[in-house]
Amino acid sequence: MQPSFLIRVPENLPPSTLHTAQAGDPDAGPNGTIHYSIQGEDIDDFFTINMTSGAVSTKRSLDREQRSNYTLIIEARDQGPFPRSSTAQLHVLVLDENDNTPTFTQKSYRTSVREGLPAGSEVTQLEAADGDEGPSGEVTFSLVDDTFGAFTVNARSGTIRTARTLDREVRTQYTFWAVATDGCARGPKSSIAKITVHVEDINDNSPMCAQSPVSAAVSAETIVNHTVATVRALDADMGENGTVVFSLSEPDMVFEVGAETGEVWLKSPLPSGFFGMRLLRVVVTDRGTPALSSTCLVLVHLLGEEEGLQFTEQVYEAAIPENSKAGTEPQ
Ligand SMILES: [Ca+2]
Ligand SMILES: [Ca+2]
Ligand SMILES: [Ca+2]
Ligand SMILES: [Ca+2]
Repeated sequence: MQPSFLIRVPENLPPSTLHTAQAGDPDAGPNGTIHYSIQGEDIDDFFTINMTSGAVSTKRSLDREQRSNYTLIIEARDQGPFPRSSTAQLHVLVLDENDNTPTFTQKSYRTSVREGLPAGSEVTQLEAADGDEGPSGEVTFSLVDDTFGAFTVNARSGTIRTARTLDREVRTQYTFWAVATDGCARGPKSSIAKITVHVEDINDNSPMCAQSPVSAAVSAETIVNHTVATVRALDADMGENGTVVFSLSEPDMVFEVGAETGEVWLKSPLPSGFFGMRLLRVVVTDRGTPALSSTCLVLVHLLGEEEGLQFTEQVYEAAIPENSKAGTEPQ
């Protein structure tokens, strides 16, 4: 027998004859009758030989990704009373087919990225494996579905980056699909994975006055603690970044503002002689770090006594006995 053969077999081939061993023995009768057999490491599941014809066949299709080569020892032995034998090696090389689809290491990717970062900031890293050989196992990445121009992927490395600065106040979440494709020239295979990017808030919005100025009116009859106006402000940010507190830009003798409510109320009676207008500056500050603020104006019309009408005394004193009936004149 020829001592060594190399044969190439495509993977996934249905069971078939690969090779026929041929040994010659010029003897007559049993002394010249040859029986063939094969040996080799872990080959029994895959290969068989016809004892008389020497035909080597596969029992099942081969998988290159499981094992890419086999060495079969073929023995030819005559059937004489003192048998003589010889062996040959059959090397089986399994040829690759593009029978593996690139597989993402994660079915879906969920990640978050801060708003306001410059374009090109890293978002996540895709990974996919393909067991095939050469280009059939080389994976490239792309994005499908509308990413709203917000993301790009490096085809080779699989790194997803922002394509522009993201604004959470415009969009809080993006969902799109990534594709992994192998490089087989004919019949490339692909798979997809869902990408969800959550946009994290930063404190990039100042509180905005709903109305400025807010008009209010106060007269001498306005009682203490009465709310004369309410300042409202909006902050588009989230959580603490969008939570506002109110304060007066400088302490006031007469007015106070509720830190949480924005209600402007009278904290002490309007002194006589207050006329015209008062402009209050209410500072609205969010709880972000660092905090942002705006100033909302409250224009208070002070409806004191009519101009020209003056009290004759600075202080009037009067005494009324307790338990007096209503309508009793002071004494
Ligand atoms: Ca492949
Ligand atoms: Ca393959
Ligand atoms: Ca804010
Ligand atoms: Ca924000």
